Amino acid sequence: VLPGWFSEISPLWPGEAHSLKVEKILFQGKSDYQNVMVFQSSTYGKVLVLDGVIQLTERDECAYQEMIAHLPLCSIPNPKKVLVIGGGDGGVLREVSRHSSVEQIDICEIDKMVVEVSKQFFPDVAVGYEDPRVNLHIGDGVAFLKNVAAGTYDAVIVDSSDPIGPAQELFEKPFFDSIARALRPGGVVSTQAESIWLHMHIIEEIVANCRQIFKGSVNYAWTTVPTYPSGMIGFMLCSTEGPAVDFKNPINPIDDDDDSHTKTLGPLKFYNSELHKASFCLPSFAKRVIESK
Ligand code: AAT
Repeated sequence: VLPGWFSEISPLWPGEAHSLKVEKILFQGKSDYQNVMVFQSSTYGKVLVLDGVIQLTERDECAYQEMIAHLPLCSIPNPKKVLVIGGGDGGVLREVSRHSSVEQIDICEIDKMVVEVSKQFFPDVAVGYEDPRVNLHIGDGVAFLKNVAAGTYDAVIVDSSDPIGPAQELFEKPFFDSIARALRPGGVVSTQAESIWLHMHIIEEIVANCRQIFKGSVNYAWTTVPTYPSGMIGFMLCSTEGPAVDFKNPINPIDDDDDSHTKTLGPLKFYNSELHKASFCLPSFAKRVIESK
């Protein structure tokens, strides 16, 4: 490890570690669930780190938060009730709030320190909390979903950390079962689904579980995020039985410049309809595995 640099070391990506040059450490704390750190990097702005793993940087967070939110919400007409699991920084809330059809945005984040730290150090991300449609619940997403009435949500977005630590159960089959139950017929889910370069075994298992549970459609999409391991990350996009959802052909676009939230939030930096369609195209090695499940 180089002095003055942060290196992201984890058994989830053995033998490699992406590094960022540290200008200044701004916050270090230990919550009930994890170590929380914020530092000023020299080229990616401020960086949020949980248990040594980068959750976001100011420079590239748009590529993740915009895609995980708009891939599901632009694929269905008039989303009204949306649930976010994880995502305590508020970035996914910010993106969901761009959709004017949405009436209710519930979020269940396990760690209140993430929320507080984001409000203090990442105002352009935590701005998501300023929307009056947002209801924040602090607690475990697994427990929260058990108490949701069947058929409640049009969309569920699982913005979760990696499957070591508090997010482990968010990658397991019972959790996907409870999401399907919480969705209306033809409702959609988008989950953080790791990297095709590093985690094909995890993806294989998630896809197999989702094919059993979601009787509408099951797809893997991906985006580039330079500060996530291997420089990319994927999402599972699934729908429940009911009105058919064709994720690859978005029917509810928001990339018009006239959306009513552009004034407060600024324009989209990353997402557009062309990228939406392209994000479902897979390299052959991944396509073979994902389509055979
Ligand atoms: N929005 C960008 C980054 C994230 S945040 C993941 C969030 O999930 C964290 O705030 C974490 O505290 C929360 N979380 C973890 N487990 C649970 C749980 N069981 N219930 C609710 N919230 C939870 C994702 C970064 C991806 C990193 C890729 N390497």
